[in-house]
Amino acid sequence: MRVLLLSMPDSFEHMPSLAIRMPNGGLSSIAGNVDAHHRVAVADLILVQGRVREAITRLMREVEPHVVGLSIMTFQRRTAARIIGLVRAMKPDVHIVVGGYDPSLAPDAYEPLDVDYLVRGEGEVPFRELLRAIERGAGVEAICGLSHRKGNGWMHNPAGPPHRLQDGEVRLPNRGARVLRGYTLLGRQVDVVETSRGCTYDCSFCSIIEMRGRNFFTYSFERVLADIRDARDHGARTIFLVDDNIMLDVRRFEALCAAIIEAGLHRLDYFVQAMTSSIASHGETLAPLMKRAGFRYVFLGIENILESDLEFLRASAKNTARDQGKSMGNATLKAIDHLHRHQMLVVGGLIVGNPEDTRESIEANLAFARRYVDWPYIQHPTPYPRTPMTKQFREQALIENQRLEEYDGTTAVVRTQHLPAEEVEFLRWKAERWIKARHIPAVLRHDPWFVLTHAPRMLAHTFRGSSLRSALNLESDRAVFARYKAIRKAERECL
Ligand code: B12
Ligand code: SF4
Repeated sequence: MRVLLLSMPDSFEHMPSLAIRMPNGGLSSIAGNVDAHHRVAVADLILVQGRVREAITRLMREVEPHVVGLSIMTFQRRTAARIIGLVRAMKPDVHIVVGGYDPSLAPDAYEPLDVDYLVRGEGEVPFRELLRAIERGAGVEAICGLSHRKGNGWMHNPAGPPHRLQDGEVRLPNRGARVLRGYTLLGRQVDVVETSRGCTYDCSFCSIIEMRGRNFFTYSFERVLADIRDARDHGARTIFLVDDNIMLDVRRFEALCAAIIEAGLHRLDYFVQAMTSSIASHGETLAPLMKRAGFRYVFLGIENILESDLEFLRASAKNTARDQGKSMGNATLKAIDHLHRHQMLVVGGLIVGNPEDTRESIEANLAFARRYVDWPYIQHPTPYPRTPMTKQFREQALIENQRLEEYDGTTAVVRTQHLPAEEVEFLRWKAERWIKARHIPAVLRHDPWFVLTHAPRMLAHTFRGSSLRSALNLESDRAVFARYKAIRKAERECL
């Protein structure tokens, strides 16, 4: 059978098209795990953001798929619905399958759409089994994690357990299936690699626990190294490790760094998401090893610098430094210090706009970002389906905005007890542009050609909405913010 897998084109503020375009790891993995005789094409529509309709029309004609699969996050639901309509209109008898975080956590939202199947949770095994069933005209009732139509309603098969990953059943991703070009992280081709899945924490804003429960399973190093080599052989110069929480087992992560060095794969750049507590407690030995292994950017889930906010976010434990099991206070500064001493760059993940937040508490976090982080990745709490945080925001009646296409993390959709959502967003937006601009020299040192050729466009993106009048202080920041919001609104209409 011929299969077309699509990831959605919508992106958020922290992903300027010039600088960051990453492949969807889930789809490449699914493509690597179907039976060998199927022909699969993977199209990351983020690469054709300005011409989505044309790209889908062309792909539908070229691939002539029997099955189309869509990978969807919550803020992409509206676009997904439009794409489903387009695909169905072009090929009425095609089988349409949806998967990823949004269909898994809000399956009911897909029942009214013109979709045939929905995969909840991990997709490799159910999708392989679904193709087998469609090919043979067999029933799908035994496929774990699959939802499907039955009569006038929907039937949700029981969920299967999360895959343990060690038995080799989940094969390597099929990067050769990708049909669009242009993946980049600051001018270097980027790819994503997983070394583990799952997390045992339960931060209130995160969807991972509802998605797969509290667990942590790992791939063998042999497989991880083979995956990195495959990414490199497909042209990648930067590898983003997309594990949910790679730092849960610090000893394993240290051993992984050593294995990367040993295998000679340390000449690639690495980008990883990390817990502050692990880096703070093990940084003395871990940070130099990470540096030698090629780690360049470390995304730190700082979340917030105030203890009361951390409690709301249920993120205190992962941000506490420990020495022989004893709590040594907030881990953030220590973690940043370890990373900076070994010339790694800190992407600071902060969440501002929590229920108790005042102007002062938000400003305190922004001041922290200004002072300590190299690249700000500041977001607002967003009530994604079924997270504990969503329940709390609903109970406190703080959700101001129900338009899911704006649930992209940098649009404030909830108010605090003290500030309206728009004011929260304004404060973040105003500070963040300057922190981002300050990072350009660090990029220049690493990738001079990229910066020299693209600096004006990078700055233009960062300061979107600005004008000559605003640069001359003849216009207020509020007016620039309003234009920025209008640009984002237009951008969301990618189809
Ligand atoms: C890595 C990552 C990123 C990377 C993106 C890398 C990339 N291009 O893939 C970065 C940092 C850039 C990023 C950005 C964002 N992310 Co993100 N990200 C993740 C993370 C950590 C891992 C995702 C991953 O690659 N997993 C590995 C792959 C193999 O698994 P998977 O994607 O889940 O796919 C499996 C299944 O879902 C399923 N599946 C997926 N698609 C399909 C399709 C079909 C047809 C089928 C059958 C099955 C299927 O099968 C796959 C294989 O088992 C998750 C989870 C977490 N712990 O935080 C968040 C997460 C996915 N991100 C999320 C969000 C919201 C975002 C942002 C909007 C910003 C934000 N607020 O954080 C942006 C949007 C990006 C954009 N398009 O502009 C949310 C989604 C929540 C939701 N309900 O929609 C998550 C869950 C985090 C959270 N807040 O809980 N993200
Ligand atoms: S530690 Fe990270 S992956 Fe784990 S629940 Fe918290 S935010 Fe999610």
